[in-house]
Amino acid sequence: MAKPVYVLNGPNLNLLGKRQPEVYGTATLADVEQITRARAKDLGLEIEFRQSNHEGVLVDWIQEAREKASALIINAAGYTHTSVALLDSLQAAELLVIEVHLSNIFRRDAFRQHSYISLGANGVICGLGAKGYELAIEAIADLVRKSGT
Ligand code: CA2
Repeated sequence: MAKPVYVLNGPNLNLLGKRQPEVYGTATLADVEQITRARAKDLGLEIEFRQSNHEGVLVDWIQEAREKASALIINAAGYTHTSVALLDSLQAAELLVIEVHLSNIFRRDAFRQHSYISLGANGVICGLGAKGYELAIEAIADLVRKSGT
């Protein structure tokens, strides 16, 4: 059986749709999962969708993805702007990685405009809400097809 695409979500994304809808929209994380899963199914891909508030858990999942995933989508949330550990684990994973953000981080606070993890990502999508996750799945389907793996 083909390996799934891991879709990892960082801290506070469990609050999506429940707080600050003016910043992050009204879709819940369950809605984002459903949208991503449906697009993946259309494209013949399986997904493994997870969220954690803990940096070390995200590191463990990225290490797991090295063995078990075909590619990785990550919204590292606040850890995007702080975590060398997540960057190190992404670089060690040697996987196709797409970084996603719901909001346009370049229209926000200066500290959000730098991502540590982008150095470990093949592509970055931001500012398009849940649509960004669908686009990431489409990009992965395309790149995996082109690489013939
Ligand atoms: O835009 C994104 O997807 C972010 O990764 C979201 C992070 C933020 O720290 C990044 O700069 C950009 C925050 C996720 C927290 O999500 C919440 C959702 C609802 C209410 C409160 C927080």
